[in-house]
Amino acid sequence: PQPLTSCFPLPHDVSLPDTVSSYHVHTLRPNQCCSAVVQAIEAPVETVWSFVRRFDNPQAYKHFLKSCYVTVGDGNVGSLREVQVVSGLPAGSSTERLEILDDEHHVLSFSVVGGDHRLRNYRSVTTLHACPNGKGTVAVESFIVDVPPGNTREDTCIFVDTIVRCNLQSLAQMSENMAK
Ligand code: A9S
Repeated sequence: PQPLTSCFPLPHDVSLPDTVSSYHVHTLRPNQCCSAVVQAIEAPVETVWSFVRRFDNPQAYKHFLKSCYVTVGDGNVGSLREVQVVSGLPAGSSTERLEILDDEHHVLSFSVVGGDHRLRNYRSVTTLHACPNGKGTVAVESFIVDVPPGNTREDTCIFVDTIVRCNLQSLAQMSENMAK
């Protein structure tokens, strides 16, 4: 039996409905770690979702990626994409599979199934939540990944948290510009 670990409670004391939290509960194997990043965005949820849902165009807001080609499927669950990474990172490309695309509940999940980088068995889930005033959105992105040989759990989490935080900050900026 595998030990069960969840990423909750989320950082910053964010409290979310159970239906939301359940997307961010992961089952961890002993060599894995997980974490989550929360980002407030001053734009309507549909505006933010219009960026997040584009499995074929992650480089629109993920600045560590320079290109993306969908190699299998048409952007539905099971589609595969090949992303090329900008220079200067310890990676070249990544092969990723779309796991969840839920336009109604604003949930996207993908997993890493190959590539030349060190993030084996990476999987993330991004959920968007409309603020009660209708003008704002809270984005939550959690991930699970193998701790690479020779690295610590802490360093792995810090590395990935940093990338995810950058991505969500960029997502916020683009969405807010569009909402203006
Ligand atoms: O793309 C994402 O949503 C999140 C992450 C953590 C992506 C990481 C990455 O693409 C690099 C930025 C290239 C870093 C992969 C798969 C491996 C890395 O080492």
